[in-house]
Amino acid sequence: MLEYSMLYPKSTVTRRVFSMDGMWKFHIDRQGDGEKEGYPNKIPGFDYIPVPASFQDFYTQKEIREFAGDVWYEKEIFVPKEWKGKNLFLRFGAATHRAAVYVNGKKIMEHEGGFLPFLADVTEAVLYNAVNKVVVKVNNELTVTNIPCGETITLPDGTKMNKPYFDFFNYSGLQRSVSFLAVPKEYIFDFDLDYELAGEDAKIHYDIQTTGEHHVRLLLLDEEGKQAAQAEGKSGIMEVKNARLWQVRQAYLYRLIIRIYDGETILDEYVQEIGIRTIKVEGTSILLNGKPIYLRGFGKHEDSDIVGRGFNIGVMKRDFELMKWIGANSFRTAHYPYSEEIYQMADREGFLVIDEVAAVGLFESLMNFMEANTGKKTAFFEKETTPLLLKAHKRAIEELITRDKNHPCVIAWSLLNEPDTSSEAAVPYFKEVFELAHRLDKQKRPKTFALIMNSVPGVCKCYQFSDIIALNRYYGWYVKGGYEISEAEVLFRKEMDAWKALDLKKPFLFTEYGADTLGMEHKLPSVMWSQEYQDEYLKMTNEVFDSYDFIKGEQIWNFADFQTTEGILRVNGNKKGVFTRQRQPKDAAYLLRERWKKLPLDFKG
Ligand code: BDP
Repeated sequence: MLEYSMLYPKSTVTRRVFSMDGMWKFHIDRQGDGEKEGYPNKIPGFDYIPVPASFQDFYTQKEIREFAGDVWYEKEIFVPKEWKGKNLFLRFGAATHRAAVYVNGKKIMEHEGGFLPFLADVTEAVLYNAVNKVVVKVNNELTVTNIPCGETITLPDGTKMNKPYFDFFNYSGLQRSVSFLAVPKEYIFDFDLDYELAGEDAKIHYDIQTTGEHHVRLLLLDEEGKQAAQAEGKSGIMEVKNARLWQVRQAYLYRLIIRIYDGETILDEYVQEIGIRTIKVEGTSILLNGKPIYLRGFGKHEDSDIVGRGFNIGVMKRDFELMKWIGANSFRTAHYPYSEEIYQMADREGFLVIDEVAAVGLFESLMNFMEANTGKKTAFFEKETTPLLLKAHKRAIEELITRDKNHPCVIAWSLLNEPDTSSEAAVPYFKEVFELAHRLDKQKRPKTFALIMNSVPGVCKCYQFSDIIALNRYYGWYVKGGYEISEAEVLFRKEMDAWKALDLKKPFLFTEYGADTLGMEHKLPSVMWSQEYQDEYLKMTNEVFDSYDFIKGEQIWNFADFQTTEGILRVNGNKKGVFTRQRQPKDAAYLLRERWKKLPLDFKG
């Protein structure tokens, strides 16, 4: 169990939330000696930047955009005296990739992992009815002992530089909201829900964790605010008559109110919207509420102009509108857990989410997506440091599942993206990771990982761990692109025939396929990178998808163009977007829309 509560911050009759978003004082620690220089008490200078945001794209200097090391944030907060006697927490939606939190000069905690929330207990450190100083040191260096994996090199002139083993820009900083919470001494710490459907009715199996022994009561309200069910005690079953189910693109959300009582006094209250639904895999089918579903949608990124990977509420809204327009019903949170607000929106809009932990770059190469084809051996899981990586990875899985388990939109966990599965050493690693996720999830959702191009029958040692076989495939792009596309199709079918021959009795899903396309480029006849070629590529790929019954979904790479490290394969970023980075359609968007609007939800049953 985590040492702090992961519940999303909400004001209720007993809780108070104060947003710390806005302008923070900011300083880049070029010498890396901030502690020695007294930054925990006061950071130097008067530069201010917005939170939430990545710090990289505001500035005009390349050495800031590429900076690897420590950056410092500072903000003052007034703590009212009425909050005496409460637990006071600072909550960071994320700090990429590691952080140390100081209040009034005193170090409160450290956290590693750049895409999940953490809480600093500042109850003892604050001064009441006074201004308090919050200082946060954020470090963005990449290592092979933390996820996502990469390395930090030192250039001949002494400058440090991040070398990601993954294909997205190493945006960092305080990229999500920061809040200050006042929570009662005895409080609701966590809860787990699972659903069982019985005819018209539903049973909600629940477990509530609190920090004390007082009595717990639950109340379930429907969308009109009418009582739909109630229950007493920390664990049990709540019966919902004539339950309205959470369905794909037709969400129904109940409001669950959890309260701790001392007699008739409410000690703590937490409120969350929940959706009643079941999810499971049976044979080659993915079943939502017992009925087969076919996934259509995207691998995405949190990525936009100016704020980088910072949570951008406007971009989130636009993305959902585009996904509805194009007829998508799902997305994967490639390659890290997204901001919590995105899951809340998916809950409301009825989108299916494959929730991915930031285990990407577990393949020792700067361009693993290219080198996977060359047969190069990397033996990633045989490093001396592998146990440390495994520890960080498991911790991130625990944080992810604890944070996201009660979202109806989350239908599967993706535990790794494109790891090196070619050596036996990967097997015990996978075993631990998959067993942990299974144990932590009361709903026992399907678990998966995205297989890199060379993870094929005969080579991949780990696909058996997956409940859904998720393939990232680039036949017609990295393999035999352009005029060789007919050969790409042959090779693609050959691989799919090999999977078919294994008769795994599991659903397959394409978690990636796509072709880089410049938004302005037209060419008749087509060449690679033109809009015409992206369409040709999709026509070929779709035909292959439709030839195999066990393929139960397609999530194209990528929803939108996104920023990467600069290099000869990337033109100011990855251009596989169906939409541009500014969220306007490429030609392929119309082709996909045509297809997806027609595909029934239970396509291929
Ligand atoms: C896959 C990766 C993804 C890359 C993509 C690509 O999972 O992060 O962006 O290929 O090459 O290898 O576009």
